[in-house]
Amino acid sequence: EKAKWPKETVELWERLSKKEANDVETVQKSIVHHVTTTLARAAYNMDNFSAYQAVALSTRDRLISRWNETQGQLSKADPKRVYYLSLEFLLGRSMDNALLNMGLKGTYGKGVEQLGFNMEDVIESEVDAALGNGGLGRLAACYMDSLATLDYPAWGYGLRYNYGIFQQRIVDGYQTEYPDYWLNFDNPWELPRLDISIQISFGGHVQSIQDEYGVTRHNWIPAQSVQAIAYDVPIPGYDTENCNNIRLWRSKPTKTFDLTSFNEGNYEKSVEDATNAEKITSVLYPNDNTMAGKELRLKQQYFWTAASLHDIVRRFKKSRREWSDFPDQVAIQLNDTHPTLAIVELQRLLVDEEMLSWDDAWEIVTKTFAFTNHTVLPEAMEKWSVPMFEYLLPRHLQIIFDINLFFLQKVEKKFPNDRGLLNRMSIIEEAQPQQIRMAHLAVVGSHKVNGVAALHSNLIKTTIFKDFVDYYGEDKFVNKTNGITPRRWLHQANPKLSKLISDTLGSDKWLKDLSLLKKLTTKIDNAEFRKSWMAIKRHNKVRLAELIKIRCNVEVSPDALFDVQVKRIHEYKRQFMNILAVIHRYRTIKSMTASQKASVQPRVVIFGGKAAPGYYIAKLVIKLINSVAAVVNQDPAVGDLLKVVFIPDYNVSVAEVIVPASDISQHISTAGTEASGTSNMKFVLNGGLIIGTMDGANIEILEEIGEENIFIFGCLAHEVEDLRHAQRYRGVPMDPALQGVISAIEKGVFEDPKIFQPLISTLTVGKDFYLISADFASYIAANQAVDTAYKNQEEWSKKSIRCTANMGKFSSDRSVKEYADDIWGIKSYPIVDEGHM
Ligand code: F55
Repeated sequence: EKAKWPKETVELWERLSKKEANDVETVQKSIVHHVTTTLARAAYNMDNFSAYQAVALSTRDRLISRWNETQGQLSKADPKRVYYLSLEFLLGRSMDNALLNMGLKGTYGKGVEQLGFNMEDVIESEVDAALGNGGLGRLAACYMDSLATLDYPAWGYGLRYNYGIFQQRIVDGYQTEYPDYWLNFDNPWELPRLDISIQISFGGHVQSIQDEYGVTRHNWIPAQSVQAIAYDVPIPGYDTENCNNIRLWRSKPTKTFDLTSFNEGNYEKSVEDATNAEKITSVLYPNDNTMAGKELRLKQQYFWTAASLHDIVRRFKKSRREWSDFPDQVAIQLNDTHPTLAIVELQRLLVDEEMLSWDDAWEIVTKTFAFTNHTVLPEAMEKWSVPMFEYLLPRHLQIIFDINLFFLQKVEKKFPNDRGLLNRMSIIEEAQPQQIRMAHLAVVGSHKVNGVAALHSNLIKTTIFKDFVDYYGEDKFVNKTNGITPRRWLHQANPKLSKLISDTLGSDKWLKDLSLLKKLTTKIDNAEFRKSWMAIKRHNKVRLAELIKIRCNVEVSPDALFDVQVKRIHEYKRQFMNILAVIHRYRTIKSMTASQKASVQPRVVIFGGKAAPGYYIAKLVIKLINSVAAVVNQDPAVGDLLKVVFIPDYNVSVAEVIVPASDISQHISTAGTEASGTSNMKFVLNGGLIIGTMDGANIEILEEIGEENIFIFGCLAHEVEDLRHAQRYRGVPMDPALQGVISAIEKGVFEDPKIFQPLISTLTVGKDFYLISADFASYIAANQAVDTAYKNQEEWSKKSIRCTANMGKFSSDRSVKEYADDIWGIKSYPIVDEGHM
């Protein structure tokens, strides 16, 4: 160790590990060094991609220094940490973000341009890290940015999938899926920790024996095991030296296990087992808000939670504290029910391996965990069949049954003689076969449960967790309204607007305290400021128009109103209602005289989003959008008054182009179905107005920006139940305008109507579950109000500025601070800059 070294050696190390300087020449030297050594290339055969690789490697060097320094200082100080367990981290690109957060974008930009490359092209050579489906995965990424920026000691834990969310291509109007093998070229944003390997076991049986005190001990004898290998992804904070970590696990076959089969002379089986081991972290499941129930998914969940907990416990044990101190050192946040097995695994480690009593162990467990719910949709609730679970995790099943038994005994004590209540609250659903309700397990094993927007947090208290509120009391159930990081979603995605804001406010402090945007209000009556504001929007629209030309081969005018709906395709999000309203608009224009047409507000309707590969109705919506686009876009009677595009393969980096370019965006879920939504926040932050229902965070956005700056329509969450009932039992007729639209589709205005019959059937009177007909008239009216408002560009620009100015609440910094104070009990720990690498 260092202490044993002679003075000269220590001094030599100190001198040689001085931090790199931040000047252009130093940066260029490092880039060229990586070109000529790491990449083994010469300057003359460089393309944008190899330039990207070299800049990435140079950026990575600086990230690693900060990572080392942060982790070293935190190891010594050993403050309480939060561990964010998420099966998804939808990070997108890393290079631009890392350079901006480290304050090095300007220097690297200059350096790269002088070396003969265009920085934007170099940045665009990076492939997205797309290890997530949508909002839930992107939320985890935003929270990691905020945790680092606020200097919180935090680690993310996830899986290192070989294949991220599939790539979407549109063939004949239909979605087709292609594998996203994102690791084709070396990934410079991860540090393989091949030395950190944890053995994870599956299957087998449980041996129960009496120990010398007569206590029954349970011993799990697994049938097979795999290795978990750690890959670390550094997450730099903005304007701080702190750099946090996301540890992603990769599955590998264990050597000993291979050998068993191999020595038994069964070569084929040993190779097959090895392949099965690697399969665990092969692919991200592409479902959002639906549950597939596949065995491999359960294996992923256990593999990941067991490896993460083992790592967390190992780190805790280094400090040689009492077990009862564990919750004072460790907070674990469960991002949805996907990591709920961590509760069971910790209980198993404490009882079976550390020999704690059940009650002592359970107290530690429940003080450690907290659970975030992201949905109330019944089809999204995770359930695992008991027989499948028992086959994979026999000891864990026993523990779940014990947790359930002790829990129901306490419920029975508090509310005696209520079989219905016990049935409803049980972790085990009495079906054929029995099912494990993961949401119930997560509630029982956590000290706090939160929803992700005010409405949603109230809804879960009165619906899915009502009985649990009655039992535990109100305090266990809290709200943590989602947020987004202004670093990626304004500073990085909209650099011109970011600069205008910093110039106007006299500093860039707003990027760490988003409430400072409020001061923009004083500029609303300044015509010149409004002009600059709108010029930036127009610039961003030109950029998006170029992307649309390239990806969709459609020319759109940046002077038209850009109307955007980009998000996962799902019935509850009602993209179907949007395209039906577009058809209505098309038919209206077609029926107009030339002079009537002259007063129509031209509109470009932009769609984007992926459908789960097995979600037939969602995929038909994509087909309908493309069929409508094909007809509308080539109709000379319409011209530039209406264009429709479906941008293929929507992902984080495409969102970074779309979000700053939107005039109006659509957040139109049936009230009570969208837990929060987060793109609504991204659009409004970038001065885009929104049209939406009284759902999720739309309601809180309205409260912040004022009802005159948002277009609200549709029924309210508390009306939904009655509306559905009325539809079903009183046969409320379909909205007449909607009826006209449906007739047009059925007449074959947009391709063979047979194709769309299953889609149209979802609107059959009495079956319109998402209330498209009930909301249709008010939706059309709201869209007309948008057209009218947009015609007055001066007033629109004022609304736009007011939107941005009032978005302070929706910074993920605010969300993360609330979690830290109210749930995790952690404090920020800024590291000291000691000037070395
Ligand atoms: C992914 C896998 C499963 Cl098994 C279930 C759900 C998902 C998923 O992607 N959910 C998701 O994205 N939920 C969204 O979370 C956002 C962040 O809280 C919310 O804003 C959004 O309303 C919600 O739908």
